[in-house]
Amino acid sequence: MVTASRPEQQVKIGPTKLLINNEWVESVSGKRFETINPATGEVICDVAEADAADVDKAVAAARQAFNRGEWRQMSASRRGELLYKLADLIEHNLDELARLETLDNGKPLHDSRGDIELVIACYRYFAGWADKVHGKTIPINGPYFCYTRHEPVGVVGQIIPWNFPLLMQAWKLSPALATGNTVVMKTAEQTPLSALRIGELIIEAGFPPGVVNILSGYGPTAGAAIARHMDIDKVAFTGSTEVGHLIMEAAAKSNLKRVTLELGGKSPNIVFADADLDKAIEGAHDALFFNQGQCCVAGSRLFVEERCYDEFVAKSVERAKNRVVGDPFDPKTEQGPQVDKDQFDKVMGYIEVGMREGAQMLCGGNRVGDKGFFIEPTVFTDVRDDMKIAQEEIFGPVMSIIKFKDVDEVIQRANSTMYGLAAGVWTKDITKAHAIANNVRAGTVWVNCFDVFDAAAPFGGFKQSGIGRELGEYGLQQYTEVKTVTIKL
Ligand code: TXE
Repeated sequence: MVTASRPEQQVKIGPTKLLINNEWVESVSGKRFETINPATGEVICDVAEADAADVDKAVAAARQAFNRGEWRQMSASRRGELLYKLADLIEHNLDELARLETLDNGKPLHDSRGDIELVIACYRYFAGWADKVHGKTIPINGPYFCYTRHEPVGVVGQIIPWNFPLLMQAWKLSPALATGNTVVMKTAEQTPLSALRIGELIIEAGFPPGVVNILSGYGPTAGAAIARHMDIDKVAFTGSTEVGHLIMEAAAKSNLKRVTLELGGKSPNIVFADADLDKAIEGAHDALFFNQGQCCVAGSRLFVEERCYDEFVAKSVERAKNRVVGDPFDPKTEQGPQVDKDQFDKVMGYIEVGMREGAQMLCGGNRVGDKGFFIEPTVFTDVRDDMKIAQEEIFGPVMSIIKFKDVDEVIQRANSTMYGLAAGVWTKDITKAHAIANNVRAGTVWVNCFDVFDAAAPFGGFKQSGIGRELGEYGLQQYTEVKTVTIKL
């Protein structure tokens, strides 16, 4: 199916059924649900809706693929080749995938392309690891030969969000497959389409049946069925901290499946007066507004040193006012719509709360246009640490600027949330940079930059921002069990 009348918006919609055992099937219930174009509010198409019965089918296929057959016997280097092949196919279809992502998610087309560059790099990075995962020989006491094997965890359930659909799929699938696991993935109900198209490419690349199963569906039904399933060995989740608690509880109450979580954040981004101010202003703008503000790492508590506060605020407001909001297929667009009505309402609600709590709104605050879910880039100043907009994840284009005086004070304030995902610091003083990097409790610290991601660099949260790491060698470890073998000599 090709949608839309304008040529630049012509988008090929891929499969809309569930992928189980390398076959496209309707759901057991026969139910389907609609996915919406957030730029217009119109229905794009409907897709099969998975529920617990479909999760059971997908798990059975994944278990069978894990226990016997081609995948089980496949050499590690061959697994790597399949991942390389998948990366090549994605590269070959980059344009089409970017359009599909933009249609379903609303992010500007050039941002979709940027995401897919990272997707390709991620599959290639883990493809390279496939035959380089190995154990140790250990000199234990006595006449024994002792060694370890790094074995796949087994059947892995993966639940992903809607803010980076293709990239979150890649972060989850690639380390799991490189290490020989099989996967049941549930995508986010807002953005099912691009992941299904990748499903087609997975079949084309030659992955055996049952190795990757992709289900579209809702959280409390299909997602919860994964979290509590007795035959899933591990669940990897990215989403809200609230649901992270539910996933862990379900894992604990069912079969103690391994749990890795990548959850929300309220990342401090700290600007010292000695920084290159223009770079810091642009960096802080991107750190917050990128992806419509829908980033778990968003620099949403922008701490600015008193000595440069007024200039920083004035220029940041100017920059926000100039941000181009509109049709995500237009190459000039910097900001598209929020992903759906719920997220739009949530963000508008926080803007109201910010005003009620006495923060000063210097620009934005309104809906843009009368269709779709567009919000004006909004800047609040005079934000206090105890305000809701400084404590809770807004996940939208709302910047909160907070004044600070010195290093010790800002470290203490930066750490005063339940989150610990990321942090940024802008300064020319290496001592201050290290003070922040060493003392802010966060999984990632960026110095004079922000949002720098690489498949080789681990990512994850301290505190209630998550458990475990994705990407890099650390991410790989989350997908293997260590087995100790001891042989009497
Ligand atoms: O998240 P949910 P929502 C944050 C962000 C956002 C808020 C709510 O603040 O505004 O969460 O967004 C599945 N059992 N993040 O409602 O519900 C769901 O179907 C199992 C941060 O979209 O956590 C989807 O696939 N699964 C974040 C995924 O969880 C369940 C990205 C995420 O949805 C479930 C997204 C359940 N009971 C939102 N309920 C990040 N860390 O980047 C839902 N899901």
